[in-house]
Amino acid sequence: MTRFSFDLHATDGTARTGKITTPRGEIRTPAFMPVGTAATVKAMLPESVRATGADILLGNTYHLMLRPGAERIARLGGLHKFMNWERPILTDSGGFQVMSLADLRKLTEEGVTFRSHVDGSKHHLTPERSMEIQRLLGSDIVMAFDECPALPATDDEVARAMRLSMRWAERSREAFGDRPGHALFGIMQGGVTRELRKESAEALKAIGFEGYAIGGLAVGEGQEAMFGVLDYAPGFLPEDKPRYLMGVGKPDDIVGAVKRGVDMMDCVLPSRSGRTGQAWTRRGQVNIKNARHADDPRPLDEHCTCPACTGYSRAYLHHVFRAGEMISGMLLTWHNLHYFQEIMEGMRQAISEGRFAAWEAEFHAQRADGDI
Ligand code: PRF
Ligand code: ZN
Repeated sequence: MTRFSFDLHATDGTARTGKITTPRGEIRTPAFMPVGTAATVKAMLPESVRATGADILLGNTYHLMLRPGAERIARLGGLHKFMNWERPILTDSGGFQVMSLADLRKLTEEGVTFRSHVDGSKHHLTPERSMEIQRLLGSDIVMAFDECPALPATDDEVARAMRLSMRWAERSREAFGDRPGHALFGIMQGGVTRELRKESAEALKAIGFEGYAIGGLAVGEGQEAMFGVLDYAPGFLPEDKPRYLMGVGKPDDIVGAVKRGVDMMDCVLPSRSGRTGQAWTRRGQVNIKNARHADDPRPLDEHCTCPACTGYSRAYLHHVFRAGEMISGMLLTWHNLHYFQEIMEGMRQAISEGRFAAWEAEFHAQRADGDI
């Protein structure tokens, strides 16, 4: 049986390219993971998500435990079968979503109690229950249970949350057990404080994980502060294990993260903004609801090979958005996911050929400020 493994193929400065191998398929890194929170990447069929170039999707413990329930998904054959995606799935552990979405949260050493944002029902999540839910789902890459404080927070608060997360990481490792072919990733916390990031990395390395996430960023600190942390944090982690930056980001965040040694990322941005009429292109953002697109026969991006750009004009995309037609979200989501995956492929090629700096300069040179 195929084991979970990571092979680094090339580095260029601190940027890396390689491959994660799992029994459900390979993940080319740096990898962008589309978000399939509720067992669907919204507005996309799984085969369409694959056609954009995705090797792996992200799913959410929090949403799936509330609806339709982890035990139900397990009875129905697991998340892959349930949503018709047979390739790898990474699941987030739930704590971060509880803090941002649930009502009446109560945090203790044991875990977190909260009320569902769906129906108000009461639930409890602990490291042990999170590991059980992610096992029931059949997740290939399981995330440790952590607490991510919103920034700005005091150093004491960031340190408390980080140390609690490290005790939970140890409990997650213990509860995960021995599951060949499946991986458990630890999550570094520590805000924007170098000493806390270092302490967190040392704690995680002592426990030992198949991969290491950098959590607690993109939570309101701004790009400069985030890059400041990414200038040192990846270097605290083992070189021979994948590094995953959680919940990032915009195209320029992704490029800056890969430059600093990140291997994996996820973000709702391409899918969510596709449904609100926002397209991301090599030249910048396009707001398709803007009236100036109403008579424009050009595609979103004349160089793009996605179905939205090869088959439709800006005028059509503007019309279907204004008319509230479902194809609007479908086409813009497809385009955005295609563009994000094209960025990843461009970076993988550039890193393997030792020309990442030139690729990055070209990436920035093509972009205009504001809407295009
Ligand atoms: N922890 C977990 N999930 C996350 C984060 C985190 O810190 C973030 C922070 N950007 C996004 N998703 N478990
Ligand atoms: Zn396109």
